[in-house]
Amino acid sequence: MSQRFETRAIHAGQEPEPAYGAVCTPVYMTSTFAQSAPGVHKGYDYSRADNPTRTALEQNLASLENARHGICFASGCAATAAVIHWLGQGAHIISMDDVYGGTRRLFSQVFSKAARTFDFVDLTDLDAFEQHIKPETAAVWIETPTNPLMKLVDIEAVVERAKRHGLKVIVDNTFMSPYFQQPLSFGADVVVHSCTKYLGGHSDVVMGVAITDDDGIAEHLHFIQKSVGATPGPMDCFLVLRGTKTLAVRMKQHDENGRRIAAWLDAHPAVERVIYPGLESHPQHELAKRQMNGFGGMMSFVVKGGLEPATRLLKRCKIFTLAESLGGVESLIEHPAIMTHASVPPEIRQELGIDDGLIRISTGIEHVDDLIADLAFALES
Ligand code: P1T
Repeated sequence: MSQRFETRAIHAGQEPEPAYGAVCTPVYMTSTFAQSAPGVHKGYDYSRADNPTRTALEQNLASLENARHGICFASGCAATAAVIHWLGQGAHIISMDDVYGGTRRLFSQVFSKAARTFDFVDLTDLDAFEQHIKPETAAVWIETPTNPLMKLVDIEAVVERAKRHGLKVIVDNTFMSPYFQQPLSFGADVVVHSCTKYLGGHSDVVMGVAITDDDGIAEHLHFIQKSVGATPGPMDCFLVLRGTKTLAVRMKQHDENGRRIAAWLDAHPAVERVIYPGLESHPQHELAKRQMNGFGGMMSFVVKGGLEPATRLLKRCKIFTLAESLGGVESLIEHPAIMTHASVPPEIRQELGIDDGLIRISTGIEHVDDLIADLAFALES
């Protein structure tokens, strides 16, 4: 019988270790492996190519997305880069317009100099998406919900149109984690995560993963992983393995706290608007309910008055730490225009709506009343 998510999160990829029966996968802190004769070994020869702690994690993460292959990288950006490498020279990629600032920088400032071209398109408009397809278009890059504007892309609808044109579909599933959204079930080819966020869950590791059920794509990505060498170390793999064991319970709490805080902010007189897929005011609330099993802990909101009150609020928070990143047990708050999305050119930020009053929060799993009290104090004028 197939196991449920919570069970797989704890057991997939992890058998008691054969030598002493250790229940937790050991940290195989070694760069190389002894061979009994040239080319004869126990399945591992060098840790860039493979390491047993990494294998356990890769199997675990693949299982959470109901896939057969997980390929881990040294960061979410390195996982993204590996996917773009795989798409090959000359590839044109249609990317969601609102994506993590580092993803946009990688596309428009690194890979655009390496024989790839990109169009950043609002994929909530399916007709606009199809108008950008050219003969050399190879793939569509979706991030949903987007960072930081929490826009949703209808994965199934994009997949349906993309497949008509023979395009691959890649989904950055970082904000929802596989607990709340499983893009491969809607027909996407590859899922990418920054494991730095919910999968690790404790803000103590930087890592990425690309997950696919397609043997051919997996083979390419494994080849790139080994050849480029942006691989995570065994200690980092151990930390993310420990993180995924509690992913389900953490996500439930992030979601519960997220809903409460979004509703509270929405009613606050100093707040202009709250962007959270769980609010009925979110323009894609119906899609959120259909595509996701929860709304999660990420939201953005605009404070009345712009930069000055936004800065004051950010400085007054005590429990919410003013920091980049997201998805950890501790609540974080940040200013996208100055922090995570500073590398997006100002005119594009303005076009997208990443303005000076915009604040993004990653709701942690502290007691929600303490979090609300912290925001109430910070929002007092
Ligand atoms: O930081 P790294 O592990 O390389 O992951 C990059 C990345 C990819 N995709 C999404 C949706 C992300 O949010 C990120 C990283 N984001 C932040 C650091 C942030 O604060 O938004």
